[in-house]
Amino acid sequence: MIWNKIESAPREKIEELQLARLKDTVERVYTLTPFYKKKFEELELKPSDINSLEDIKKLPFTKKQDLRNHYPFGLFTVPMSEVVRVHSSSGTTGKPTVVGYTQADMDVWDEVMARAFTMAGANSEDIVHNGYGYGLFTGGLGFHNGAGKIGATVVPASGGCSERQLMLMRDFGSTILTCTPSFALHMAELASTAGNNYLKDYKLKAGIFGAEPTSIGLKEEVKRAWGIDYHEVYGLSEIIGPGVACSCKSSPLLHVFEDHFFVEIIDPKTGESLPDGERGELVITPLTKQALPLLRYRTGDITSIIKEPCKCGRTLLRMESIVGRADDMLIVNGVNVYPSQIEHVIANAQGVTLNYQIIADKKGYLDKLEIKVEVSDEIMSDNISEMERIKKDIQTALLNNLYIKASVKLVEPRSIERSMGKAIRIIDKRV
Ligand code: DLL
Repeated sequence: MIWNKIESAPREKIEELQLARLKDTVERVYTLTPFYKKKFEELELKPSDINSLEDIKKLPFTKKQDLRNHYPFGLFTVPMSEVVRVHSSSGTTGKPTVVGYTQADMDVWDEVMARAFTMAGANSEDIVHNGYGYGLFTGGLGFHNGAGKIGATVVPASGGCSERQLMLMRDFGSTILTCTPSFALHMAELASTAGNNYLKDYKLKAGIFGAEPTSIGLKEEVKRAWGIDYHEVYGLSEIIGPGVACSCKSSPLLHVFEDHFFVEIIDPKTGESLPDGERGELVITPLTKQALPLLRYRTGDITSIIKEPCKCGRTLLRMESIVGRADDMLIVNGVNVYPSQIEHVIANAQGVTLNYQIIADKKGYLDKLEIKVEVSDEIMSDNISEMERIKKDIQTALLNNLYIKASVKLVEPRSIERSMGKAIRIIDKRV
């Protein structure tokens, strides 16, 4: 089922709508935000110069730092009396980035999340177990309201208390699970230790996962461990929260809700546009935002887009899963590597689980990479030769596939601290 007919409209119609909305957004930021007015003046640009979707390339980029520089509400284009909600991103350093929503923005958010739930086959008959964190993080409330919009029953479980969450999922007969992929795997691990045939106790049929880069291997593991369909949602608080794009039942690629979000792919170094199919940094211009409209927001996320029609009937363009972030790409002795590529190697290794941590450090002038990986329950840690073989296999695969020399340290099952939200995979002691 498709929630809104715009999702399968002819592309010309979608593009016509995008252009009208882009012009409105440009006019809005130019007249209401001194920050953008100044940028336009510097570029000798006027809103009337934007007459086609191609013209978007003339517009200035916006970066996370611009939001921080105007902390907390400096880029809002409505008075606070019209702002009905604020959220903030899980910024790791310095001030967080604060985002605001008018009622119209909230309505758009609910709409795109309703589309995502519908893509996963959910409807008013479903019980949605929502394990995304509630609070300033957009995951919890974004999924909560979207599930409400399709009339499903929402269990606002939030993060943490995994044992209790499992009990509720079992007792309530929840059919849809929404949480980060790493938390889904953590819960499956707990459920399976409780009983061999644990899957029969749960009624889950699909999950909608996102918020962190995830390898194909980890997705497959979540699917297998829970016996469910895996749907992926992408989004970021600066743009709206979850609900920028979601995967349908026909392919793992994510349909972008283009009538609300215009996407481009650029070379992260030069800022030049890249053709469809090529990987680069995703840049998003929200087309209908009222409280916090932004132009060409640089997400830092690396992906590619394609416009070929999808078997599901939707005409919305699709993006591949995020490969990594332009800024969390690790450079190890000159070799660029994304954590998800390392995860992929671990997923293909024997005798280990997908619970791992990457620790980058310096030894003299050289970079040193250590990868801690939990062995699976069946592996006996006193079987030295088996442990040595597993370790060597992973090290060799990392070298052969990714050209990185890393020392692999095998650790006991469940010894790496579990995160209740986004997994902490990388500890970079070099910075
Ligand atoms: O993570 C919004 C969200 C909540 C998305 C729940 C999906 C599900 P932020 O905290 O602002 O918002 O973090 C945004 O998370 O720029 C990506 O780097 C990463 N991210 C989000 N979804 C995915 C995904 C939420 N499906 C940042 N795959 C983004 C990979 C993702 N990374």
